[in-house]
Amino acid sequence: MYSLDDTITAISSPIGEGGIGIVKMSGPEVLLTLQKVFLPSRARPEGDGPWQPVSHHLYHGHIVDPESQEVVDEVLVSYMKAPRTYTRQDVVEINCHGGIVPLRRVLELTLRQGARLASPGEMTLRAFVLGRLDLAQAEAVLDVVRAKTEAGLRVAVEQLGGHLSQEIRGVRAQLVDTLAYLEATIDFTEDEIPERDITVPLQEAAGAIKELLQGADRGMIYRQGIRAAIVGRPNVGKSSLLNRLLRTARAIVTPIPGTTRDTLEETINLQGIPLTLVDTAGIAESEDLVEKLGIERSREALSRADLALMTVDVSEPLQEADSQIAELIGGKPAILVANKIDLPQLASLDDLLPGVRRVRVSALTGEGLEELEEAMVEAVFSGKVTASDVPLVTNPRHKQALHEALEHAEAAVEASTSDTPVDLIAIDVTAAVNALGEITGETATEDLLEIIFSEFCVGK
Ligand SMILES: Nc1nc2c(ncn2[C@@H]2O[C@H](COP(=O)(O)OP(=O)(O)OP(=O)(O)O)[C@@H](O)[C@H]2O)c(=O)[nH]1
Ligand SMILES: [Mg+2]
Repeated sequence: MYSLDDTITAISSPIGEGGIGIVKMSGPEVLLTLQKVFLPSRARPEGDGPWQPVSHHLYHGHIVDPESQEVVDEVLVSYMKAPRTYTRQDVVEINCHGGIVPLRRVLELTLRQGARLASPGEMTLRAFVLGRLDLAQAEAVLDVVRAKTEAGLRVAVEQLGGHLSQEIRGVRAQLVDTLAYLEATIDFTEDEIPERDITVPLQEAAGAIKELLQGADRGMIYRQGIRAAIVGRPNVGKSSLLNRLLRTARAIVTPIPGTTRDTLEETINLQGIPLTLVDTAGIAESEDLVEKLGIERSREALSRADLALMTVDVSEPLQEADSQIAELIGGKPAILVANKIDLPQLASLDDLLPGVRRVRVSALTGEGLEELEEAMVEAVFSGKVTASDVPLVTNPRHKQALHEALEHAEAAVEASTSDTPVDLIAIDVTAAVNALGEITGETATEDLLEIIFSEFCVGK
């Protein structure tokens, strides 16, 4: 599916205007390609043979179309000889001016010299196949690029450094060791193999997997963030609340019920968690077609959200609509936001959403907003968090594989304490070993690799 022996090229910087933009190439012919299109400012005086750069040095010069001799851009280039490179192959980077036109022209020139356009993630794929990164680390590259908060970045950088992989390899090695013993007892007679306890090492492995899984949900929150839908009947102050939490006047606020007609979302950084807030149209009976459609979207937003911020106006008695919205929320994690506490209070909230945490706020004055933010963090993590306990597992794929590994490891522990035939225990241990190998890539199938790397951007 993927070849490694041709030379690939791509624009590695984001598309758009910038100070610089980078065309990156990897493969056996990068130097040859560069020599054809690059005119160094300081050519060797003798001038015999092609220009030879020193590896890992930066050179100033111009990219020149070899056919028309036209100067395309003034650039800085570097040639990095394998293996100390991102892909473990020879790599060339051309730092152009960061406009889309020069970048495209330089890319085209490299293509015309025989390089192939890299597919998304292909540079990182090569780094993986050639052993510079394992699969979990390669995935971390993507997480670093996409990190939405500093906490998310910290977790991703840990993983890129191989922290998770190390843990996984440790557990896997222990299981492989037990497996080797089990297979030996199948192949040889008892007096050829010294007897050995397998329950304890299997238990230890299962325990270590469990530990990794424990922080997984929290880890995924740092990576993916959560969605909170602000719901409530018209005019209770949902948009005002959104604006307060965003600290900008993002949504239109008016005293007229039915102001917000469509859902609107923005992401904030809530103590390291990327929190997407969704403002919705007030839910009420309506004859207006646009309003009706908006309300339909509100329901959808609610069902897609991880957390509901049910907003009520405490300056008015509760209405039928408030109870109906509470019903819509059902068992979803929620916070009851009692808004407009700066006004005389007429609502009794006792029967609304029993058991759900309530926070009294004024979106107008800002009172209670800090408490609301605290409440959101606690609701997300179902408890307090400290900055130090950074989880290792942040990726749903890894979580899934760990679950599978745990299931089989536990089954093996169970079997090892009964008189289950050894070859049946070996089947479970093998399955656990393979599941762990999927995380680091030892046992990943080509399909899985394709899915993972297709998520990358081109040039990474
Ligand atoms: N006194 C007071 N007024 C508020 C407060 N929050 C919102 N309001 C006012 O209530 C009115 C409605 O606010 P919005 O934020 O537009 O309410 P909404 O829930 O988004 O309304 P719809 O979009 O129509 O569903 C506006 O006049 C706000 O200024 C508050 O805490 N105190
Ligand atoms: Mg609104």
